[in-house]
Amino acid sequence: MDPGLRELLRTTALELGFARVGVCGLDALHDDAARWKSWIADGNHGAMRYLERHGALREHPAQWFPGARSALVVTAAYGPTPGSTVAAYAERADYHVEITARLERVLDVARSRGHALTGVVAVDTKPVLERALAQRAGLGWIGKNTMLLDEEHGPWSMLGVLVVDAELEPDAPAKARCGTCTRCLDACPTAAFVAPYVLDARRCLSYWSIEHRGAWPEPMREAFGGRVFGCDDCLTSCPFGPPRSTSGEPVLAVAPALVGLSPLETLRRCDEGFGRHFSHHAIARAGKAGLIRNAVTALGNGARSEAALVALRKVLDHADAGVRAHGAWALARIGDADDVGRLEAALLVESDLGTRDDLTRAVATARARHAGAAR
Ligand code: B12
Ligand code: SF4
Ligand code: SF4
Repeated sequence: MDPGLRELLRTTALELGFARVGVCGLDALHDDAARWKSWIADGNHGAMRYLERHGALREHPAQWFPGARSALVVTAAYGPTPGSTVAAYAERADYHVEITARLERVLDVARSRGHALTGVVAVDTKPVLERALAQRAGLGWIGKNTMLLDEEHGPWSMLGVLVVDAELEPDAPAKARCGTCTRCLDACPTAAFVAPYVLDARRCLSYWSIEHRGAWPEPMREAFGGRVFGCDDCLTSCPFGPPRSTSGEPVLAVAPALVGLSPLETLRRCDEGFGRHFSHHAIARAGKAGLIRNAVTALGNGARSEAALVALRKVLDHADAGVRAHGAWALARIGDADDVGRLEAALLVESDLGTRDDLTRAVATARARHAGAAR
């Protein structure tokens, strides 16, 4: 054990803007791995096949590299912004980049003070059960919405893990405080929680709008409302957090250009240059076609306007089948009488089988909507 090193890592991480810092050992995560296994076995991960792999590493974080002994786990606090259409975590500097850079800096500082330390950083993209390690490191508890939360920040924090080859004194795990509360479960617009602590990603708007490529089931499109990326309803409903203010320089600075991003503006920026506008933010995870599909869906859930109709007509021959499918769905919902003909013409030339089904339903919807007007 090296109390000097532990304190150095902790204070450096706090100085770099992390809200909470905890330490845990790397004993096997048997219970969490068992939950992960049954979650996967039940198919809750949808098409996120990468989550099926590396079960041994998830269960045994000590196998990360020879000599791995402890983990420094951090939270970067953030909060919602009013009138948002983009999930709050993605309206900011990219958390992968910001958290990774700071954890690497922590490692550098320790080395520069004479500690021969080896470390590996994991932020989101590695096979690590981050919430389980954060809970073990005393940063908070896992809530019924599956989020790691604490009394001060609620579920409004992003996580990062630095696995090191030094034996460090662990923190005590935090006490769970959800009690009888079920607000997050009740607030979910798509009833995605099959039970407390169990999320079926196949019913989650975050999953469809961020991770999924292609078209969605129709009930998910309707439930998406005016959102553009992700969903925060199981966070905003939580009585804990958000923090009133985060002291010091926040790790995840707000990107003003993404606050209140409208669906039409999203489409305009995708046209102008997806990479230029979005590549430095987590919103890029949806990909260009995914973001266009999301924006088009929001237009279909919104008020009819000339600009919206022009945009929707334009995507009927988009290169991506998912965009065409959502575009047709949206146009059938808010389009004019003469859009019936446009949808029929699109159906005639559609070659993708799934999208043909979408177009067939869209033509039927549009005809039914305008049947009265035609008589
Ligand atoms: C895949 C993934 C998703 C998927 C699936 C989410 C899920 N709940 O599994 C989708 C796309 C839906 C998603 C959505 C979101 N995600 Co996400 N996601 C991940 C990722 C990459 C892997 C998660 C995973 O392994 N899931 C499999 C399940 C089995 O594991 P788990 O979620 O950790 O669940 C644990 C608990 O539920 C627990 N558990 C189960 N039953 C019980 C019972 C009891 C009593 C207890 C105590 C615990 C418990 O066991 C599991 C194993 O420990 C992590 C990063 C990482 N590597 O961990 C980020 C991560 C979980 N996501 C994050 C965020 C911010 C989000 C969103 C808020 C984004 C948004 N606004 O749109 C939403 C929130 C939705 C939600 N309520 O989870 C953050 C969460 C931070 C936090 N404070 O918890 C993470 C940690 C990324 C990061 N580095 O910060 N995400
Ligand atoms: S992110 Fe939204 S859709 Fe997904 S579980 Fe939470 S409230 Fe439900
Ligand atoms: S809303 Fe209630 S049940 Fe859900 S995480 Fe917050 S405290 Fe727990």
